[in-house]
Amino acid sequence: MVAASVSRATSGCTTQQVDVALVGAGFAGLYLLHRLRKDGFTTVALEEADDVGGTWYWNRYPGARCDIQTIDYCYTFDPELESAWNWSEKYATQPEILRYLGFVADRYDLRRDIRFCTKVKAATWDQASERWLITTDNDAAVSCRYYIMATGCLSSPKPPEIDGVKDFEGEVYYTGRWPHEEVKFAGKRVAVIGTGSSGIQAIPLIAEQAAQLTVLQRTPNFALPAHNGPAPADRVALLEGDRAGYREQARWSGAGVPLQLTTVFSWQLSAAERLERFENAWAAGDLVCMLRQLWADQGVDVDGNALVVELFRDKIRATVRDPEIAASLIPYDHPFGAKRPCLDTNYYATFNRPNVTLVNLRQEPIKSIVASGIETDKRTLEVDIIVFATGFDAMTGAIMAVHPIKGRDGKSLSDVWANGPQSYLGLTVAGFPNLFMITGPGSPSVLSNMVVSIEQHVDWAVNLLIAMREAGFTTFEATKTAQHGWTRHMADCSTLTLHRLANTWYTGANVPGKAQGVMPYTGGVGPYRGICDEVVSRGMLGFRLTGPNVAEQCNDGEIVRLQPDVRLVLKKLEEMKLAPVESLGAQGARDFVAELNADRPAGRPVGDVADGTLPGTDGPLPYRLYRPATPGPHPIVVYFHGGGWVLGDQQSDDPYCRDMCRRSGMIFVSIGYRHAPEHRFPTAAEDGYAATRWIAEHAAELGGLPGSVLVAGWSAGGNIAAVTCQLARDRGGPHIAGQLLVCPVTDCTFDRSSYNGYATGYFLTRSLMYWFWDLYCSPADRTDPRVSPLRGKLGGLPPAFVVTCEFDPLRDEGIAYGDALAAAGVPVEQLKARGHIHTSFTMVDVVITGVSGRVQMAEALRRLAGLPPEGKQVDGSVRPARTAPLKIAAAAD
Ligand code: NA7
Repeated sequence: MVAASVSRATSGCTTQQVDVALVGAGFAGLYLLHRLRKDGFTTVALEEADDVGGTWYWNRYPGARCDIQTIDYCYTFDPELESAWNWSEKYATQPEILRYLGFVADRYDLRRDIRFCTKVKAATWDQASERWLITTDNDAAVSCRYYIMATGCLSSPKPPEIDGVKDFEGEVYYTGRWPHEEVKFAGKRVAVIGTGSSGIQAIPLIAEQAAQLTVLQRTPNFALPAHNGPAPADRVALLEGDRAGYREQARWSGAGVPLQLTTVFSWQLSAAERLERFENAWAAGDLVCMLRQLWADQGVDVDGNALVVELFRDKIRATVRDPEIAASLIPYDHPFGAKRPCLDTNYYATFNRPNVTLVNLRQEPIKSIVASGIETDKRTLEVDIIVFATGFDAMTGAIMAVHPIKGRDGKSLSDVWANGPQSYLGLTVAGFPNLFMITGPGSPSVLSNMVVSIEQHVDWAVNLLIAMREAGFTTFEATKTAQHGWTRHMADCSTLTLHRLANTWYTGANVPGKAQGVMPYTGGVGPYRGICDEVVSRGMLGFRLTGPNVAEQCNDGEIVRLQPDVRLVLKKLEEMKLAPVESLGAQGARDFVAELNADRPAGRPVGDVADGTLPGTDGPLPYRLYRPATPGPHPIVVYFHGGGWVLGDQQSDDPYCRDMCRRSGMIFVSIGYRHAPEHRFPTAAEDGYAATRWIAEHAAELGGLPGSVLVAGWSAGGNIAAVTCQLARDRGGPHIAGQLLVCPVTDCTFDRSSYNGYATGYFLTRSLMYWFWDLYCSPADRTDPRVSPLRGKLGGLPPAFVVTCEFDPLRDEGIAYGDALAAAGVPVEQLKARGHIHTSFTMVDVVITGVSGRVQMAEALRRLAGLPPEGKQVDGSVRPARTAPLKIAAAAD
C-alpha cells in the first residue's frame, strides 16, 4: 500500500500522491471509494459539486424520480446497509435518493476522501513514472497509479443548440442543472423544451402550478404510468423471502432486475391475450416488465414490436381528448424500447388541461429564443420561464468532453474516439494504461439497472487491482486485439435488439456531429458478467500486465468469437450435461431429437401447411408442404432436412422451412426420405432424387410454377440436395434452377482443419459425424459421389448458394465444395457465417443473429428462381416493402 501523501512538486504546487484517483461522487464513485479504501488503496475522489449524489445532485427538477423500482435501484453490497434504509416509495423521488446517497457517504465515512468543488482539468499518463497526473481547478494536482472515471452516463448536459438563449429576458432553467432554490412557476407563462424522461416527469407538475404551460415537442416518446405508491407487496415479499437469492438473480438477469422473461411469441397469442398482457404491464407500472414480459419477440423483431406500439397508441388516443393533440403525441419514428421509454405520472392527461398547449416542432420548428420568448417559424410564444429538458451528451460526454485525457504517447481520448467510443469490456481503452471507466460505453450501463452494473464494475476493477498488487504488477492495459474483438462483439450484439433502428442518445444521434453507433452493450447484464469472469479465468485475456520485478504477462486474444446468442445456446447445452447423441442408439437419438424439437419455439404462420405422400422408388415417401400467404403459383424448393442420414423427418426443420417460405415467398416441400441404419447408402440419395423428379413433374398440382424446381438442404440434407443435382444432370432431368446447400456434408475425409479445430464443443461433434457415416455408409462406398459429391463431376450443375459456419466441423468441406463448383464453371455464391455453428440457421427464433444469413439465403433463392428481389414485383413495380431485413426473430434471452 502506498501511503497517501502530499509532496511539493517542482512547479511549486502541491501534488497529492495516491494509489487511485477517481472522479465522481455518485452511485459509482461512492461505492468505488468504499471498496478501494476497504482493500487498502489510498484514494481520493474528485467531485465538481459541493456534495455527494452525482446525477441525483444535479437533476433536482420537479418530478425527478428513478425509473427502476427503488428496491432494485440501490446498493446491495452490504446487507446491513440494506436493512438500515427503508425506501418510502416504489419509485423514489430525487430528494429521497440524494438523502440515501448522503446516508451511505456518512455510514462509511466517505466524505473525508472526497475533494468537493473540484473539477478535473486534465489527466495525463506519464510513461516514465507509470502514473497519471491529474490537474484540477481547485488546489493540488493528484498523482495516482490508477485513474478511474466514475462520471456516470448522463451527467454532461447537452447544449440546447438553439440560438438566442442569452437574449431571453425571463428565467432559464436546465433540468440537468436545476437550482437548489425553489423555482416558482405560479402565475407564470412557462415553456418546456424537450419530451424525454426529464420533460415528461416535470411537465405534469409544472402544469399544476403555472398559469400557462407550453410544451415544445420535437419527437414524441413512449410513456407508461408509474402508478407510484408503496413498493409492490409481491416484489417486497420476493426480496424479503430470499434477499441474497433475489439480488443474485438480478446480477445474472438481462437488465439487472430479477424478472421472469416470457418465452411465448406474439404469433402464439390471440389479440385478446396480447391485450391482456399489455394491460397487466400497464397496470404494473414497470418499465422492465413492459419492455421484456409481453411476448418474446417484442424487443428483437419489428413485427412483434409493432403490436406493442399499436397498443400504446390506443392508450394515448383514449387518454388525450383532442384527437389532433393525441396524434402529435403518438410516437411514430422508433420501435418501442429502442429509445428509452419514460415512466410518467399523468403525462398524457396533462394535455387535457386548459392551461397546457402542445407545440409540434416538426410542424413549426424553433427559429430562436428572443427577449420575450421563443420564436418558431410561425409565431412568437411569449413566456416568462423557459425550461430546457434537452438531454445529455450521453455515455461519452462526461468521459471525454469534460477534460482532456492523454494516454500513452500523448494520444488524447477524444482523438482516439473521434469515430465513436471503442473500449475493452466498456471498462478500459487500449493505449490508456491503468484507466478504468465505470459503466463506460461498451458495458450494459444505461440498458440495465445502473446500480447492479456499477457494483459489478467496481468489484471487477478493484479485484483486478488487488490481484495485480499481490502478483507485483503495477500496470494493466487492454490489447488492441482484445479491444477490436470487443468492438466486433458489440456490433454482433446490437443486431440482437432494435436499438440500432432509432435515433437516440443510446446511439449518439441526439448530439449534432457525434459519431453514431449503439454505445451500451446490448447483450445483457448476466452474459456480460459471465464474460468479465471469463476474462479473469482465462488469465486476464486481452490485458498486458507489467511490473518492476515481475515478467510481463499478456494473454492476448478475443474474449467472444461466437455470435452472442450462439454462445448462450452452447453454454446452456454445456450446463445440461447431455450424453453424447451417438451413445443413445439410433432410436434413442431420434427420441432425443423429438424431445428437443418439442421444446423449441413454434414456427411462424405461413399461408398453408399441408402433409402428403409422394411415390418413392420403393413405396410412398411423406412430405410436408409450406405455401406462402401470397397468391401463387410460386416456385418450388424441394427441401431435405438435416440429421446425418439417421435422424429427423419431414417436420424436423419446421421452423426453418416456415421462415424460408415466408422470406423467399416460395413453396417449400420438405421430404421424409428414408433413414439409416434401416436404409443405408444410397437410399437417402435415391429417395431425394425420386422425390425431386416427382415434385417437378407435379409442380402445377402442388400450386407451384411448372418447368423447374430448386433444391435445398441442411447438413446431411445439404448432401442429398447436392447429390440430387448431380443425378438430375446425369439422368436427364428434372431441371433444377438452383441449389441452396447449408452446412452440407460433401466428402468422406475427416482431416480438414475444421474437423479437428471444432471436433467438440460446438454442438455437432466429430464423433457424432463418425457415427452417422458408420450407420449410413460402409467405408467401401464412401468415395461414391452419391455420398461424397465433392468427388463427382461438377461441370454443368445448377448455380449454387453454399452456406458454411465458422465453428462447424463441416465448414471446410462445404467451402471446398463451393470452390470446386466455381472451378468447374458453376456460378456459386458462398456465405461464410462468422461466429456461427452448425445449427445456427435452423435454430430459428433462438439464434437471432442467424436472421441475416437466412435473409441472404432467401434472396439467393429468389435470384436463382428468376424472381425479382423482395419489394419488387415481376413487372418492376414496387410492392409495399416487407420488413425482411429488419424481420428479426425472437427471444434473445
Ligand atoms: P432525452 O431523453 O435525451 O430527451 C431530450 C428531449 O429534448 C428530447 O425530447 C429531444 O427531442 C429534445 N431536444 C433536444 N434538443 C432539442 C432542441 N434543440 N430542440 C427541441 N427539442 C430538443 O433527455 P432526458 O433528460 O429527458 O432523459 C435522459 C435520461 O435520463 C432518460 O432517458 C432517463 O434514463 C434518465 P428529440 O427526441 O431529440 O427530437
